[in-house]
Amino acid sequence: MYETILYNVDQGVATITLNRPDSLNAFTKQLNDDVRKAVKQASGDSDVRCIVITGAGRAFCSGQDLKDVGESADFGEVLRNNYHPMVREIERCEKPVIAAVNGVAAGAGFSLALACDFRIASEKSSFIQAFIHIGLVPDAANLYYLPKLIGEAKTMELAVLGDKISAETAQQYGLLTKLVSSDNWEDEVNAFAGRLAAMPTKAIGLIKRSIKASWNITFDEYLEKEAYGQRIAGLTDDFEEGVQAFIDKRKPAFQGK
Ligand code: T3D
Repeated sequence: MYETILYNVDQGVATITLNRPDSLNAFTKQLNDDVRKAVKQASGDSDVRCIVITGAGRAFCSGQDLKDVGESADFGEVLRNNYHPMVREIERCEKPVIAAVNGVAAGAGFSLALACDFRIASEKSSFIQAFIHIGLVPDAANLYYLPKLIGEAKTMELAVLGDKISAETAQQYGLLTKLVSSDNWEDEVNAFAGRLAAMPTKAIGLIKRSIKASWNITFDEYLEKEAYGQRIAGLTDDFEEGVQAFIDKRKPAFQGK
């Protein structure tokens, strides 16, 4: 079904593996489309309660495939047709999305990691705003997310200087949810994804919506959104289960409903 990714669902976790390792998982239109479709598929699958995006081989993603760039391509159109639908799908996804950044994340590969809700990295990971080295500007919503995560000054520094930063530096900047040892990579990623997949999925989706909305709306609009979100959360089976488990002094068994 997919040409450039691997797609697997196991125990509530959908794993999307970018699978063009010879180019360090560089983006072609096909890869953009496959990621978008896979996130959409996972979003619509009630068995899926968490999504992991990672890369095959030694890299996470090296950004646009520079060997597949049309000579007279209009990059604005490339973004609108290939990259924007992909990051929009992640932005709108109501389930938690983890970037398991197994190696270098360069250019739009960095952007892909930023579009996710959580980032896990190891000492093998690194991040580079490669765009400036080829005379381009960060794209695929890169500069929408990055200043919110690490502030304007550090964003300017990374985007303009284009220096590669280590996972440790990324951790110091506040980019990472978790910095783990590559020796325990799969266990750590699986444990974190499994933890999210066992949580009240609808509440996570509502938290995601509230955080994202908070950047663009007034305080009073936010309060209204909060009341709406809490109403929805309060009607879920997971809320009922959470309260009952508290009263019973046991661990809740959330179903994501
Ligand atoms: O449509 C549009 O064009 C607009 C949208 C733009 C979005 C963007 O993402 S622009 C930014 C594009 N990406 C880059 O500029 C990054 C280019 N790659 C690198 O800077 C380096 O490869 C890395 C820092 C990512 C990793 O360096 P290193 O030393 O670990 O690996 P390497 O030796 O450079 O690469 C290994 C192989 O992957 C190599 O192929 P080979 O020689 O073994 O056959 C290399 O050519 C290939 N590769 C790496 N990145 C790309 C790539 N092939 C095609 N496209 C790439 N982006």
